[in-house]
Amino acid sequence: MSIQTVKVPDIGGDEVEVIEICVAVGDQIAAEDSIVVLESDKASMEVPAPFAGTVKAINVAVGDNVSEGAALLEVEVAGEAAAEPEAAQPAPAAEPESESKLEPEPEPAAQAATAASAVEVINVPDFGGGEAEVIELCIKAGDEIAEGDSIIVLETDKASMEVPAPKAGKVVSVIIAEGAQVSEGAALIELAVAAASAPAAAAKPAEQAAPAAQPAQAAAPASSAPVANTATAVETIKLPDFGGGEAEVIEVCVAAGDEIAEGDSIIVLETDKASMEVPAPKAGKVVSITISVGSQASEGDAVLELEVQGAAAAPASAPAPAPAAVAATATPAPAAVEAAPQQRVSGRDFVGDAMYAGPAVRKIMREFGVDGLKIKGTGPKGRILKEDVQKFVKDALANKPAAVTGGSGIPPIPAVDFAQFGEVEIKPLSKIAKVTAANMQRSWLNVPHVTQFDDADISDLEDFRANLKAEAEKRGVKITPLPFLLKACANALRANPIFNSSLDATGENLVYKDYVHIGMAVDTPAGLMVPVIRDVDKKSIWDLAAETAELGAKAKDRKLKPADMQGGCFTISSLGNIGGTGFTPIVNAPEVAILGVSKLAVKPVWDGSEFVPRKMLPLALSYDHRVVNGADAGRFFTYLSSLLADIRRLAL
Ligand code: CAO
Repeated sequence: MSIQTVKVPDIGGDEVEVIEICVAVGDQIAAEDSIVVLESDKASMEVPAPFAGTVKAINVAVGDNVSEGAALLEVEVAGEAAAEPEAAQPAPAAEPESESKLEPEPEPAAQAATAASAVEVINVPDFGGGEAEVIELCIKAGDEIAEGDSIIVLETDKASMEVPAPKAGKVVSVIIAEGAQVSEGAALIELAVAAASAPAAAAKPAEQAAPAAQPAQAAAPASSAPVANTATAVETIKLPDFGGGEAEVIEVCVAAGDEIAEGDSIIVLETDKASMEVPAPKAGKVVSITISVGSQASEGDAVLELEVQGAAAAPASAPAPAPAAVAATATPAPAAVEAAPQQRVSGRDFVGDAMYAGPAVRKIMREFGVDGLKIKGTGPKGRILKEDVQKFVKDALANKPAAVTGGSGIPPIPAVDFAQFGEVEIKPLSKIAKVTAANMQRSWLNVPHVTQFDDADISDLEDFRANLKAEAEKRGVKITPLPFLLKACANALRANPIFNSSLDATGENLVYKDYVHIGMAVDTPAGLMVPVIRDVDKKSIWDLAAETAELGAKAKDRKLKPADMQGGCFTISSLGNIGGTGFTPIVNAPEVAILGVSKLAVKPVWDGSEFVPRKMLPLALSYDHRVVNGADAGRFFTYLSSLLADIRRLAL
């Protein structure tokens, strides 16, 4: 056993930030396990462990800036492994000739491979002639790849295509570099393949292509079936053979009514390996679209109905689907690009925009629900790289608090660490408190509130109430001002029906209620509850006194059922037994008004000739100004006060 230091390999010169540490002290790691993730302006890269062992110490922290040679980890390794560690090379920076502090990488792997495997050079297959740019390397030295795994992405003016591995093996070295212009036969990678498969692996690139030979992304023109052949004819445009299987419709490029030219893209299909635009087989006017985004489509599926000129309809009605079409494992086919001149895969420019990204990157964008048009590509010709998407998502998350607002566009209240100012205790809110909070906020944000105030002279009511005390005791009820307030409110609601209404959900109709159910706010240890007393207008003061006491007790004992708290038309919130001279209650929407009752006070009132002491009850009426106008509220309030001032009027 010995302790080995794992250092930052050659990362191309500049300093990079440690953005993630993938191991912990004590971890058993295998060779090639990611140990840290480094990030520069341009790329992020995982640094693999050059050997297996036990992590004894971590020498860097997230956020550190490091450069080549900086110590990352101390790893306890077995004697032999320690003597000849393999190279650790960050993924995107993988270069065979690297002079990393962690030893050159390809040789040991290559030598190891020769014992039971052969090293083959994988070349660019025939992709239809000409040159293509290597826009993405999908593998790095040391990767174990399976047959069919994408190794590079090539791009021409017309298409981009992923080149799959013709066989499984371990990547010994990557010969090609991103940005290189290549043509058929150019060496891409050295691949150590199992000895048994060596003969097959030695095939020339063109021959290699044949067995895998699944043309990548050719989209043949959609076929069409004429329905009629008059001056104009409506034809059903169907999906051509694109290599068998199904592909997802990721974009419909036309709309009913569009005039399209032959060759215009009508839909974009996508498989795991490629996306392809399907061009119109002829010009015409789109009558209707029969396919939708997100659907799985296969050869022969109807795409759209196209109105075409009769003369043109006949010869163009049976376009042969291109022989070279798309198939699952996708090696670019010889005829692929030529057969599909409209095919634009990664480099497709949406109508009126310029998003430029490879299929793999666009897949990531879709997975994250990211709009590629908002991402600034840092690749060649502004192409969007994986790193650009990652950075975009990271920035979006980092900016969330500033960018995201509440449902009403209201910025959220920032989080505060209260403990920094002194001792705190955190207690979770009760369910009732949470529901109340949500209801209050909903009402506060939805309802334009106005609150009017008045003092009701309840001197006579209080005298009357005092006279009822003996009888109340006999009846076993306590009579407070509340039953009188309920009764008076019920009367005022009947006299002012707009207060007994609610806006419907559309906000376009008022619902007038022919019943008077009034809620009363009850303060309980678990939170605020509002039981509803039904048909208040039909009940006597005695009944109401008994029911308020009963519902108040039920609320405090948490025995109210949901039905006991539903159906209110109006609410009374009484703080009279607690104190205060006034408050502005929040309307219990969808009710349109609420009465706040404060503690009565004896006040001097001018009776026309002198000041007399009167028992004045402070009232506050909040209302929804979408429904109730100030004049309505003035009438309601004056009427209510007059009832409370002379309760004989309640009998009228
Ligand atoms: N002014 C002066 N005294 C008043 C009064 C007023 N406006 N209202 C009630 N009182 C008196 C009562 O007369 C009673 O005194 P007596 O025993 O001497 O007659 C005493 O205060 C206690 O009354 P109460 O509270 O037992 O009965 P109530 O009918 O007035 O109220 C209830 C019942 C359930 C509404 C009440 O107990 C309660 O929970 N109030 C709080 C409501 C609340 O939290 N509102 C705020 C909602 S918004 O956050």
